[in-house]
Amino acid sequence: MAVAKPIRFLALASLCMIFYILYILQKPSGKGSLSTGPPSNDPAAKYRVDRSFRDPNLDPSGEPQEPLRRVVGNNYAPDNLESERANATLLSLVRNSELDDMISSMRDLERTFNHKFNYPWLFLNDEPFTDEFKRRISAETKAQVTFDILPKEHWATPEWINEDLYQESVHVLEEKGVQYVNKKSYHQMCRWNSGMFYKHPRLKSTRWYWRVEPNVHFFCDVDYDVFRWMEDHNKTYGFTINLYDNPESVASLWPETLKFMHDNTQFIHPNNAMKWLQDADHRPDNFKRANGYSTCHFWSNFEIADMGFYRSPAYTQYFEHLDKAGGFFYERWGDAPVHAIALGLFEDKNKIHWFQDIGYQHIPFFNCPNSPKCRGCEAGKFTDGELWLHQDDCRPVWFKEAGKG
Ligand SMILES: Nc1nc2c(ncn2[C@@H]2O[C@H](COP(=O)(O)OP(=O)(O)O)[C@@H](O)[C@H]2O)c(=O)[nH]1
Ligand SMILES: *[C@@H]1O[C@H](CO)[C@@H](O)[C@H](O)[C@H]1NC(C)=O
Ligand SMILES: *[C@@H]1O[C@H](CO)[C@@H](O)[C@H](O)[C@H]1NC(C)=O
Ligand SMILES: [Mg+2]
Repeated sequence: MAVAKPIRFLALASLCMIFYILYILQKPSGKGSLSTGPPSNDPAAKYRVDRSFRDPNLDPSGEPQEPLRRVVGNNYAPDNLESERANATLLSLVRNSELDDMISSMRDLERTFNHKFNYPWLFLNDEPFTDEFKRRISAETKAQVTFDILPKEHWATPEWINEDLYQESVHVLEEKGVQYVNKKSYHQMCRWNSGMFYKHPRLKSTRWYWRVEPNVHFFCDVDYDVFRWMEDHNKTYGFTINLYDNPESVASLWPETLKFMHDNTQFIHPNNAMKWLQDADHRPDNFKRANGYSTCHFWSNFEIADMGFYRSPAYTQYFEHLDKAGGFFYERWGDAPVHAIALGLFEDKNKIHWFQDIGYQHIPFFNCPNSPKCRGCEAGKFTDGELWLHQDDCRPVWFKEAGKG
């Protein structure tokens, strides 16, 4: 059908007019939630590693992508032998002296998640748990609870670690202000969390774990099975907080990693996160002092992950290499940077998931989404400590490299 030119022009002009009016009407007045930059009155802005970063936790968010498995009838009842629970456990390495703090963490996690899904708890310790510990912990859940001790050889300092060299290194690193470096047990704990925990006999027939530390907080109701979610979406590793480390604690970790990679290129995943590991732009001083590693890592006091990753030939051989190099004792390599480097090299970066919806705190950092499911946590709050701690937020770099999957 032919329409005269002037009429066509008029129609087009009025269409433009209508769209313009609609645009004016829906445009937010002032600094609404549709702005993409950081809020202009943000006192922490000058500390952030990326000034243009807008914290996704400020914007309303909900549950992750379907499919989501929920409680229906008794499908997650604690004593249901045919339950829909994944092959998974809640896992805590903890000392008897941390009983009250452990109960506090447990109450939060039971309230927000586990009273619905009833995943078993496993408590591990390098010493026997007291009867009081077992009694008071068991009273906090209707799920199965197991207490066990670590095999001696998993905790002991390896025989190739030289005590004099260890003492000397402690001295040097103390001068450089590395936290906990004079506590032998802290080194043992980091090594155990790096390369031993998934070898514990109680975990032999378990695939997934959720690591829970004493004195952490969970703020948001989680109404779907997080382990089944990982399984259904082919994820390997889930985190909440992404941080920079003290480079002095890992000065030779990257050089050792390069040696390992040189001889084991077959383990490098084609869709790796090497650019995130080697980012020199955002904290150049960390990158320099850690000899080529950004020091960015997933904060491992929270982890929901597949132990199959650690049990793989890549990780097994990588850990053995690091263990022999001695840096768990001569430096203070943390399990967080070790896990993060391994994931960044050997795993598909799309298999790493940010659990935005799990409101979480471990002093002094938070993950606080903007969601009606959360209580007692201010959306977008990253720390309740000094403002400069915002410089340790590494999420902008991770999101840029891997997205928010
Ligand atoms: N059983 C036991 N657990 C420990 C020991 N050292 C640390 N942990 C646990 O390891 C985790 C990390 O230790 P934590 O003191 O919280 O270190 P931070 O989070 O780095 O300050 C916590 O779950 C502690 O309970 C230890 O010597 N024995
Ligand atoms: C659970 O996972 C572990 C480790 O992958 C495996 O050995 C075990 O057979 C699994 N158990 C079940 C019931 O699927
Ligand atoms: C997960 O992997 C399986 C097998 O490779 C595939 O069939 C499925 O579509 C994947 N699911 C997602 C959500 O990527
Ligand atoms: Mg802790």
